[in-house]
Amino acid sequence: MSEQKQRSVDPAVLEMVEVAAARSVQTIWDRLEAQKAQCRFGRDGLCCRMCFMGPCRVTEEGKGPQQGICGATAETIVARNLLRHVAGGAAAHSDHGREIVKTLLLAAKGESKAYQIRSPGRMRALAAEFGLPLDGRSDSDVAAELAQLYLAEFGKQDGTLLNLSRAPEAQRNYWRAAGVTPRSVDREIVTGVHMTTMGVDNDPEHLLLAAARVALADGWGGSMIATDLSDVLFGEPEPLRSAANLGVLKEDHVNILVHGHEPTLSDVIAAVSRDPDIVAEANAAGAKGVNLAGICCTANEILMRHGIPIAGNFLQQELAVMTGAIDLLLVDVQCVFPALARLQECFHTKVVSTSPKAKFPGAEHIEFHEENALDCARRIVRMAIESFRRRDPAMVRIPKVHERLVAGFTTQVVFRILGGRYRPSFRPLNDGIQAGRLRGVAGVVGCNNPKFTHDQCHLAMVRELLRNDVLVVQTGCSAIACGKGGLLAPEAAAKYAGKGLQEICEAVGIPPVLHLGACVDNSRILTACAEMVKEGGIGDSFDKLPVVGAAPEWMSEKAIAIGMYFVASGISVVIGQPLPVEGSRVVVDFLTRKMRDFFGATWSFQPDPIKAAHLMIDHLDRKRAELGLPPPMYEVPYAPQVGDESLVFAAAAAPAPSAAS
Ligand code: SF4
Ligand code: MSK
Repeated sequence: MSEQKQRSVDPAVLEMVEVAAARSVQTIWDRLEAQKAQCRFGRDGLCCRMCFMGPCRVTEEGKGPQQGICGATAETIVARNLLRHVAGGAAAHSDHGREIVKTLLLAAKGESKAYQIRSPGRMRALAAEFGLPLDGRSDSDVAAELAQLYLAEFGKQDGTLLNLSRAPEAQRNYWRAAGVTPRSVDREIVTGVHMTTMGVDNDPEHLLLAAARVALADGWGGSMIATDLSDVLFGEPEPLRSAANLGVLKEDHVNILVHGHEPTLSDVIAAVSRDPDIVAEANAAGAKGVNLAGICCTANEILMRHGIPIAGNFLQQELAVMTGAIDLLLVDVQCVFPALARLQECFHTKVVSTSPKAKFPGAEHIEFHEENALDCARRIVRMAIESFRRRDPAMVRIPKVHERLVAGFTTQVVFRILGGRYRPSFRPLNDGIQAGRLRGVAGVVGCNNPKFTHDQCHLAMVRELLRNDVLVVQTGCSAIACGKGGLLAPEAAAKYAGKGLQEICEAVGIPPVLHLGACVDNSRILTACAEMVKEGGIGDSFDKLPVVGAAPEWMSEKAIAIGMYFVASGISVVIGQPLPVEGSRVVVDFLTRKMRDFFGATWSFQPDPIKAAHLMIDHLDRKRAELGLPPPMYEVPYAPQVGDESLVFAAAAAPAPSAAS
């Protein structure tokens, strides 16, 4: 990657980066520059800080010490570090899941006015799945028992995770044989961290299999629980229209930006901001109303359930504040820059932290507890109205850039849409794949990372997949990137998809890229794969399916956990920058080759999004051939050279999205 590379392919971002420079306000790209050159030992996983005889730095090549002070080798250190990263990512998703279970319990007991069971049908279906009696019982009674059952999934000492029963038998056999069947969420995370402490586990393969086990406890445990119970509590998403990019901010409204991951408070803020009394207060302050918008995964959660627009993805959080139009920025947990609170010195924006787990020096902390959700939400919205009074109109600069999108696809929605109202089923999807109209399915997910031109890899990769008749499903900041890039609109099929994918999209009325939600909702990809296997005809376990995953601009430990549970579930994954493992040939070999022997899938590292897309397409074609399926039905007319710059930069050259309405 060139030092002088463009910062983003998003015109709204490029405009705001100039504004930041003109106002002498630091951005993440400036701070990245200040960190150059980044530590090679850290990048390659070769720095050990597991005890305080160290820190130790080792190499495999004999250009420095080949052992830490205790005698740990590069392969032990690299594997241990990776296991810790997976445990960090799994802990974040799973703690989120735990909060949702506790909120369900509160709602079931009637102990908070803010929460109800909005999808009793889904709740009862889950209860039935796990064998709870339903006859003659009230929703709250069943929900309370279901919540207790899920709470036990975090801390139980014996047995295995309940959700594993959703996986095909062949998948469970892989896990059994590898000794990685997860027992409970917290147990795997704690045991994984224990194994990494000084003088415990030194066997790299054993450590990496433990990483797989911890990750499976995230994907099939914490994340899947978060997804299922968010649908129960906040309502099952349905396809709906909305918009994304900084142009969704409104100059004449009080703008509240929600950011982070947990939907519990923002869901209530969404309701309160429409309350007529609150709107009247906003009017009295000179605003036309209260405009709520989001960043990152909190945004994805309230987008897919309320149609609340998205202001941007991970790298846009501070740029949103720099528009001078954000009156209050509400943060919960994960992916929030510590730098945000310091922006209050330059802009009128009030930064409010809310989670008992996350305080930010300089931000006002209003601790949120589910029991007082309504009062807390009203107080925060009123603070935003007060802040609006202090807004300096001369500082307001909102890029006139946004794009329309459709979001809100879940496994259940896809089931219904594909099969029709009277015969909900994944059959048409499997038929499309079997006939070769669809080449396969790709999950393109994950973050932004300032080491890459913002959004470029997501857009280039997804367009290349669409052109090759690959249906794309998305979550997280990648979904936001593609929303801003116009790929989540139904018209995108005619513009970007190959002939076969176009036919499917037209017949069913879906965009070629399906927005499945937030980072925890990657678990929807697991349940969708389970349905594809159940439907039959394309393999009896995930590793046989023409399905593949990618995270082209990842940056978070959570992305490592997600990638690891995909691979351990049989779905091969291609990521942009390599995992921090290149300091050990043994570890790289295990992840990129040997994992196939255990799980039928591997990791690949490829920073060029077009090359990565072709790795994925080749993988899908290989799976098709192994299944004895015909080659793809339609020729792809133009095959760009791998790494073709004109295609990589297509987003920058494209006309700016339409102005905000
Ligand atoms: Fe160094 Fe070993 Fe301590 Fe790691 S555990 S810091 S390699 S002495
Ligand atoms: S928010 S984890 S930057 S996807 Fe889920 Fe985006 Fe990555 Fe955070």
